[in-house]
Amino acid sequence: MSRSSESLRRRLAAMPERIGHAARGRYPVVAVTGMTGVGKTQLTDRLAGSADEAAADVGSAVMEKRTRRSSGLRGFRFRVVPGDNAATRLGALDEVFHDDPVDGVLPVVANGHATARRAAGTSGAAEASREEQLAAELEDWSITSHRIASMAVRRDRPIWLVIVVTKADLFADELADVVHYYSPGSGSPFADKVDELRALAGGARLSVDVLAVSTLPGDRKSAMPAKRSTQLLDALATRLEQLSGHR
Ligand SMILES: Nc1nc2c(ncn2[C@@H]2O[C@H](COP(=O)(O)OP(=O)(O)OP(=O)(O)O)[C@@H](O)[C@H]2O)c(=O)[nH]1
Ligand SMILES: [Mg+2]
Repeated sequence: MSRSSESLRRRLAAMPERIGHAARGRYPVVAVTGMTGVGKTQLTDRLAGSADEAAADVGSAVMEKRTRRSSGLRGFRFRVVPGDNAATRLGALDEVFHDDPVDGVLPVVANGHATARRAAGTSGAAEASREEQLAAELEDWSITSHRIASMAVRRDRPIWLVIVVTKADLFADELADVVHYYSPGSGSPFADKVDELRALAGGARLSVDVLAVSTLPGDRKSAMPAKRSTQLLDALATRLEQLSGHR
């Protein structure tokens, strides 16, 4: 190899991720996962700035695809895996973690405040206690974290997770404790599975953040006024951009 082509090779290897994405002509792809009713669709619509913000009374039946378009190359493509209520869930998990592996994952949790949904084909109001919803959330995370681990060991590209604790308006005064519950090393059942995933995937190849958001702010005097909820969503968007090498 001549000296000039060797130096070109070195410069290409040192290129930030952002230019890598530009060279591939695409935005990074982000999977949004979590149990049914946890708030995935609403969160993704806010991040993508979708016009339709009507509250979803029914769960998603298929994988939703949204794009956040920002100036320059700082956008994202989101793939929202439907919750456990949808028949298409397993296929969607295969798609994002195996067939077309994503760059990052947003596992969405809500401190046991997922909206209870009826099993497909049944009628009448769905009821579930907070304890049941927390257990279901853990079960969902157990399945998803195994999928992420097997994706991570198959490739050398690093992967990042941002565990998004949504519906923060419902527990605004205990936010720090709730974030701690979901954080690596905290000793909670959820955190134990995060630690297990990091051990399987290799800590250097998997970064984990935990951020709280709310997409349904209360009024000005509430614990989660609109201004605060916008700040939290902006902080999440900024972190996604940092993790993708956008800034
Ligand atoms: N209080 C509150 N409610 C929220 C928030 N985000 C979502 N919700 C409500 O939670 C319910 C479920 O939200 P979705 O976004 O449809 O949930 P999902 O995770 O997409 O559910 P599936 O499509 O069934 O997998 C809806 O009624 C939302 O209005 C939030 O930040 N705060
Ligand atoms: Mg949905």
